[in-house]
Amino acid sequence: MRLIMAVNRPDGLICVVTVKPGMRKDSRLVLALDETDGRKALQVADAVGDIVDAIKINWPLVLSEGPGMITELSKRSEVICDFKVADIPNTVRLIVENAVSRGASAVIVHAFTGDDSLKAAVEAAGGAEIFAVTEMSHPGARLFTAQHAEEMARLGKECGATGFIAPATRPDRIRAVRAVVGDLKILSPGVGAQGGKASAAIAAGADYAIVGRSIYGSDDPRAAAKAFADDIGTVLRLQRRYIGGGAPVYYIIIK
Ligand code: 3DU
Repeated sequence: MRLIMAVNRPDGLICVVTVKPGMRKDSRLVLALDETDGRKALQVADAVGDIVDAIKINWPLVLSEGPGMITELSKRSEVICDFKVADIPNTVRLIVENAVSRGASAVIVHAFTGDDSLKAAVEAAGGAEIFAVTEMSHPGARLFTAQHAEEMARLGKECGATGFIAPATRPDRIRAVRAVVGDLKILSPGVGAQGGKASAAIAAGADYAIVGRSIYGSDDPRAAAKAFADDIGTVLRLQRRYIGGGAPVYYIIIK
């Protein structure tokens, strides 16, 4: 199913945009659920499921509780498997197919592996999405990924990745990746515990801010998620005003 959006602009022009179905783009907040106790992880997922646009699951939870967690969480939210896959094409294919068959709607892979591994990931994902890492958010990233972020973004785009990971700890680098990937998705980790600010990441061009410990490690994960969503909301409201919101929007569903 495709969604076509027609925007009737105040100047009389009608723009028609086709929208590929994908992750919800509502709060623009993604929960990084690295809680290793499965019971607590599901409690947090239930508490914030209606606030976040997706839940990102990584090795800590999968290794503690098993890959069934992907399926369990997919009943509550879109699930992004942050496996940072970095391997030969055949192994990449096996991992991506497995994650998607368990309910993942996106899988994160490293881009430094090259075009054949990236293409294998995209092909194995089928209808799911592949997000490629450009520059990582931690200080050590300056040694390697930071020096090749734009190249990796370009390669990921050429190979069919639909999203990119860029650091909320360095918003200027999000801008640099945005300049390469056009309107493809950018997801930015490094908010909260690592020092980045969600609204700054979104203002720099990220579509989603990824937050882990500052939500699942909080005494009140729902209140914490709400606070991050509100922070992002301040930027979204400004952007909508700047774009000239208020024009009527019509949706036509084509089957
Ligand atoms: O620092 P937090 O607790 O908010 O968690 C961030 C999550 O995002 C965590 O799962 C980490 O593995 C992932 N991530 C980064 O932090 C930085 C990257 O460059 C890529 C992924």
